[in-house]
Amino acid sequence: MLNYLISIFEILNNVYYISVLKSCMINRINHTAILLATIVAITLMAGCTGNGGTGSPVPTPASTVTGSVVSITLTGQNMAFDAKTLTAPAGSTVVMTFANKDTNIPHNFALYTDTTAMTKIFAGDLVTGPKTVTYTFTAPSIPGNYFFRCDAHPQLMTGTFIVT
Ligand SMILES: [Cu+2]
Repeated sequence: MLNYLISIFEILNNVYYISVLKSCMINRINHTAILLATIVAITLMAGCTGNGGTGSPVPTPASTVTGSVVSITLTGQNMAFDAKTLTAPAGSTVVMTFANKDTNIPHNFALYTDTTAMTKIFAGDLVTGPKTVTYTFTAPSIPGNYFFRCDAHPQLMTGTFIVT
């Protein structure tokens, strides 16, 4: 009878012990899991921050168009330009082939902000025909309508330079 009680006591004791052990292990697993998750999260965050610092694209200013080269041909003949409008992207490099076909008459291409011709953006050297030259200049960075003319014949030879 005593043995029986002792054995029951032992069984109960074991059950209690196991349950305590189990809860202890579960707590330990939970703690370990939380710790691991935290370490992983911190590592990922550190990794993201590292990538963000070195690998993020640098924003480029919209006003600067680099590498864009535009070829334009303009002819002066019989005291007139062969084009009333010319077009170039904002900030592009304009390579203009300018042909003066009027013998012994000087012409050029000159670009201004507006028809008052008060503010000069670019002026090519005057060339006496017949002669063809190349003017290279940078188109305005702000889209809009600008004014061009021949400085030798500002009333006869004019046009609109459109920046897109
Ligand atoms: Cu002219």
